[in-house]
Parts: sequence; C-alpha cells; structure tokens
Amino acid sequence: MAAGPCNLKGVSTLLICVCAIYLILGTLYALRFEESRVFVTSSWAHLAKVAMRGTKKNVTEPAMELCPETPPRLVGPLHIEFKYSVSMELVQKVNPEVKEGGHWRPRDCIARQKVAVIIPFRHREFHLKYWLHYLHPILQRQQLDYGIYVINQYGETTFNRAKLMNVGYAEALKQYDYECIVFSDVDIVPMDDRNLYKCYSQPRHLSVALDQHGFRLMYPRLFGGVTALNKKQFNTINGFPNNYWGWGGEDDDISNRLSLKNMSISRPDMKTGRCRMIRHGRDLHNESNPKRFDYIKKTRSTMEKDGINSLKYKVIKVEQNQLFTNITVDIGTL
Ligand code: UDH
Ligand code: MN
Repeated sequence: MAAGPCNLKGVSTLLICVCAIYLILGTLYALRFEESRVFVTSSWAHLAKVAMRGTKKNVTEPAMELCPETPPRLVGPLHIEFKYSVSMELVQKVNPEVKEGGHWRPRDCIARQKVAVIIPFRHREFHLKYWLHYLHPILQRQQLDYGIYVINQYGETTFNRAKLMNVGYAEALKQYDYECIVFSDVDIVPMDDRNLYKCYSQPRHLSVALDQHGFRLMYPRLFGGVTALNKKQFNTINGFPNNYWGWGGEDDDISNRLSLKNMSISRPDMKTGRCRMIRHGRDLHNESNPKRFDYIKKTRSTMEKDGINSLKYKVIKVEQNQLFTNITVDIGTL
C-alpha cells in the first residue's frame, strides 16, 4: 500500500524530467535551425549585394576614357550654304541630344575641353538659325563638352560687341566650370570641321579665311570673327575693351592686348580655316565708330583699367532654350 503513492511520485518525476529534456533539446534544435537560417539568408544577401554592386558599377560608372586627341568622326570639308531656309523647330528636331540651354557632351568618352561658345547678338534671329543648324553637329563631332550662350543686347542704343563678349565670359562661368571660351559672330560658319572650336597654348583665331574676303587673311594681326581664349589668356589681357560702341576697332584692340602681353596668335591652315559669312548689310545702331582709330593707338594705357575688371551690366532675362541659353543684358550706353 505504501509503495503506491511512492511509485506514482517516481513516475511523475520521471515524466517531468523527460518533458524538461524534450523541451531543452527542442529549444536547442530550434535555435540551431534559426541560426543556420539567418546564416543562409545573410550569405544570400551578401552574394546578391556583391552581384548588384557589379551591375550598378556597369550601369552608372562605366570606365570612361578621355576622348581621342583627334576626334574620330570628323568629316573634313563641309558644304555650307544659306539658300534654303531652316526653321528652329527642325533644328531642334534633329538635335534631340542637346540639353536645355544648348549643352552637350560626349556620352562615350570624357571631353578634352569644356567650351562655352559666346555669341554677341541683337536682331539676328535669321542668322542664328543657320548658325545653330550647322554648329551643333560640328561641335558634337569635335567631341567637346560645350554650351551655347547668346548675349542679347537689350534696347536700341548703339551696339557694343566686345562688351557683350565680356558679359558672356562672366555669365557662362557662373553656370559651369568652362576652361575655354570661343567668341563667335552669329553669321560665320566654318567650312571644315577639322577647324576645332577649342583652346590652344596661344589665343586662337579660327575664322582665318572668309569667303567674302576671297579666303584670304586680311592682315596678319587680324583677330576678329571667331576666336578662342582659355581663362588664363583672357584674364592676362584683362578681357576685352568695354568702350568700343558701334562697328569696328574692338578686334584690333584685343589683338593689341595679346601682343602687349607677348602672346602670339595661333591659327589653322588657310584651307582648314575656311569659313562662310552670311551676306548682310550694316545693322541699325551699329554705325562705324569714328573714334576707333584713336582708341586702338592707346591700348597700352587703357587695357589695365578697361576690361573684365571694370565690367558693369544688368542681366534682364536668362532663358534656357533647347538649343542655346539666351541672356538679355542691359550694358548701358555711350
Ligand atoms: N551683331 C548683332 N546685331 C547687330 C550688330 C552686330 O547681332 O545689330 C553681332 C553679330 O554677331 C555679328 C557681329 O555682331 O555677326 C559683328 O557685326 P557685323 O556682322 O555687323 O560685322 P561685319 O564686320 O559687318 O560682318 C560689316 C558691316 C557690313 C557692311 C556691308 C557693306 N557691304
Ligand atoms: Mn557679319
């Protein structure tokens, strides 16, 4: 009789022990499984991460090389004419890769130079269409990282080409880290795309052989039409003069500035440097400047105080068009 409860006690103790062992073993097993699951998950996550890293790198950071010294898609002599009219819509349509504000850069290599092209401008929309039509594809074949800036003189007072070019320099550099500035008349188009719109170790004169001048350089120190200066060259001559109002003389003043600072003019050969200029008459409010002959004799004394260091203007409007940035500016008057 006494063994009954005692046996019962023994059996229940045994049961509790078995349950406890079962519980402990079960927990341990579950923990191990969980651990390995975490390990499996994290190793897959790690592998996936590595794989993704590889893909990401290929998509967003392709190993870009510097564009070749000689752009490979240049075609040489070009057929340039102004007989057929072009519309801005058409020019936009055939240049879909040009970004807002007239910016473009090569997709498959790093451009050798960042170039701002500055166009002094007023009431020449008709010429601008041709310029954009011809120049965008040329600058792209030249593999430049470029932006186009039309500097539009506000109001109807006397035109001042050199002051507008100074404004273009100052404004373009506020927008992007340009290292080279090309200054171009709106009516001049190169006839050979090997005439590169970039900077050289000396200031560059690009429009050396104009059709209207019988494809000849008018005089050795000529530095008008289309020119290119890097920032250092431009600042060494204190930029361009601001006080040439009306037609003529400012290009000779710039040429004087270069020789006074012991720089020479670099040029393409006379075949590569051929350009066409759209025929036109003299514009209203751009009469030839009778003071120019006096002024160009005094460059030595004027260049230090008149230039980029004394430039004053007021921006009226900045428009980011598809093919160019249009900056309307009040440059005052004589
Ligand atoms: N420009 C304008 N609007 C003007 C005046 C000049 O946009 O009202 C700009 C334009 O970029 C032009 C540049 O300034 O290309 C130079 O001016 P220009 O074309 O008048 O100078 P160019 O030496 O003209 O070509 C000479 C006068 C033409 C006389 C023709 C007589 N046969
Ligand atoms: Mn002209």
